[in-house]
Amino acid sequence: MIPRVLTVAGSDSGGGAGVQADLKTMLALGVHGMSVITAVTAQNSVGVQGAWELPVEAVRAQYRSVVDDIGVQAVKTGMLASAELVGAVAELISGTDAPAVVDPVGVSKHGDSLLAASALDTVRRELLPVATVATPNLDEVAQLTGVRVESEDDLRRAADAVLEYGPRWVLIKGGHLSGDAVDLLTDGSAEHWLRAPRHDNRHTHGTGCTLASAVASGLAKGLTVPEAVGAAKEYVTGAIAAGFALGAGIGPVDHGWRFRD
Ligand code: PXL
Repeated sequence: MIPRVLTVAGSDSGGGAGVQADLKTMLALGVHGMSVITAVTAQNSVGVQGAWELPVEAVRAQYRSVVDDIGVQAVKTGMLASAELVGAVAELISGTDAPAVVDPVGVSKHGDSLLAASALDTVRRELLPVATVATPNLDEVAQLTGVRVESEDDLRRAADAVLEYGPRWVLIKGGHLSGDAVDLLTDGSAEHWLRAPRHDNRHTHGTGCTLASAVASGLAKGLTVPEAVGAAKEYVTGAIAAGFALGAGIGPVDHGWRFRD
């Protein structure tokens, strides 16, 4: 049977990030994508014009509908908006026998908040502990741990600080540094450095969602965490290289880049 992957995330009406990016990534990587929508954003290439979270019962009901009938081989989380939703999703994941990729989304590409400040502690204490892999960027590392990464030399310290909260693995995404896009994957003993050339392309909306969904897709297919992250890095690097202009602002990465001639 085709591997089944569930994203628990917010909707991006512009189609570049959030649930839409997740489902496109899953299609491109050959798994069956499913979604639990946590919040709806009115969003385009220039920013987020509005955001509305769903009631916690609506999130729980979507999750149970999917997991209890269809089943999942991996779960990915993205925008969770509030402390209440973070806590409910952490509880749902802890009762599910599948690996979980937690993208601890804090703000959008344009700096709009996608997580209440009051939810940070629930992310640290309830969500990170149930993660198979957590995938913070450097802003999220600073928000969650206080560690400020200024160069590649700081990535190991950032990883250790996140691992303190209990995820099995952490992937620190160093893409916001200058130079090559360097990420560090570690479980506290094994260390994998992932390096890709920086593409001179500002159309990078959806990068984080795409990477985390690609990791979840790999895990659902039975890859190990280092194999899934390596394949995901390759996929997202190609998607960034092929990112294209849309609207007046920042365009999306190209989820379908491998299908183009
Ligand atoms: O990239 C994080 C993210 C997650 N979820 C939604 C988003 C974004 C960024 O724009 O819109 C819904």
